[in-house]
Amino acid sequence: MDADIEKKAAAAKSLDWIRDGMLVGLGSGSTAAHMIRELGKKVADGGLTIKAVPSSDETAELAQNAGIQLLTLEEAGTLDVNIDGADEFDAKLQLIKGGGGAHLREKIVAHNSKFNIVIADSGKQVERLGKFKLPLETIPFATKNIMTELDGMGLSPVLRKKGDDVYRTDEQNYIVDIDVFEQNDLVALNHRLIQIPGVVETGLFLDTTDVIIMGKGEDTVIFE
Ligand code: ABF
Repeated sequence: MDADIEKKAAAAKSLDWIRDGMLVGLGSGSTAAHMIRELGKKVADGGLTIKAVPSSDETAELAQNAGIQLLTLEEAGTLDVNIDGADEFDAKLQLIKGGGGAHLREKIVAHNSKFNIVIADSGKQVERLGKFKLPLETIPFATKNIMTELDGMGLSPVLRKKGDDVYRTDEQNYIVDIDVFEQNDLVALNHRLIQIPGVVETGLFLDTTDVIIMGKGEDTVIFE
């Protein structure tokens, strides 16, 4: 089954959780983009009044084009619900995110949301996280030394590129992708990674998710 059909199905289902007057976190990536376009239609039809906080510059532009009223996180404070995609998820609702390079703001939005919904196609479901390389957002000043340290930990760091240039996040930081497939204790690993000065955030979302809506063909399966 086409992954995009599953992404659309999951995105459409997630709108069942949105109520009038809610403050909504908007994730990034192609699955979240489907959700944002559908949400925009509901707003345009006049049936729904919401305000939203985007998790990336790209999402902000998409949401504006969809006619969704945006707030800064500061203006919003706490959000009622956040809907975002993922690169991998497991049976414990743990995620790897950041393939799109937006996991720092995504994690901030998730942390400031009362309820977190993840939408994904069935190809994102894994028994063990880590086939997808784990993204770390790093401060440019420290990145070379961070990579040496990560190499010493056996994590095979790779600096993310965009064409010939180094990839830059919305915060103008770098992304280093690492191999965590052999790691048995992701909580401990996450703790260790975040302790390295210059590592701003990891793409491990271990205890933020309330519900995962997975597209399965044109239908959805819910994990909670
Ligand atoms: C964001 O977009 C991520 O954190 C993840 O990296 C990516 C998923 O992209 P897609 O929905 O395009 O598969 O949600």
